[in-house]
Amino acid sequence: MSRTDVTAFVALGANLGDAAQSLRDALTALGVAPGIRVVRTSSLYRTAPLESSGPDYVNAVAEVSTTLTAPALLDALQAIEEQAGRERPYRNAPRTLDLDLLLFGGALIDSPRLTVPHPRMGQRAFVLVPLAEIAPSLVSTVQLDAVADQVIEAL
Ligand code: PH2
Ligand code: MG
Ligand code: MG
Repeated sequence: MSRTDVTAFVALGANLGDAAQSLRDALTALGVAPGIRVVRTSSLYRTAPLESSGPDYVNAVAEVSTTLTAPALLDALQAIEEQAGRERPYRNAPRTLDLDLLLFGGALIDSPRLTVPHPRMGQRAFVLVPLAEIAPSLVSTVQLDAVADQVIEAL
C-alpha cells in the first residue's frame, strides 16, 4: 500500500430491475476502475424502503482502498451509476443503482457536492448493518439498537 492509499466505505443500493445483479455488477465495475481496489464486501441485504417508495431495496457496503481524491472517487461512483441507467426524477426516487460515499479515511468533508461522513448513515439500518458486518469497530451496539425497528434481512 502506498502512502496515498485511503480506506473508504461505499454504500450500494437499488430497488429497480434486478437489484441484486445491479449490485454485483457495480462491485465488479468498482474493482476494475482505475485507482480503486475492493478490499471487502458485505452480504447483500433486502431492506424496506426508508423515506422512499417502490419495491424493497437490495443494499450492501464495500470497503475500498483508493489512490483517488474524494471528489475523484465520487466521479467514479457517479459514472458507474450512469452506466447502470440511473435517473433522478425526484429526491429518493426508486433507482437502478445508488452508490454513496460513506467514509473517506478520517476525512471530514462539507462541500456542495459531497458531505463525508454521510450525514444520514447513523439513522439507516441498511447502511449500519452491512457496515458492521465488514467493519465491526466502526459501528456500536447503541447505533444498531437505534435502528433495530427497520426491516432488513440478508439475502
Ligand atoms: N436509499 C435512500 C432512501 N431510502 N431505503 C432503503 N431501504 N435503501 C436505500 O438504499 C435507500 C432507502 C436514499 O438514497
Ligand atoms: Mg443514497
Ligand atoms: Mg446517492
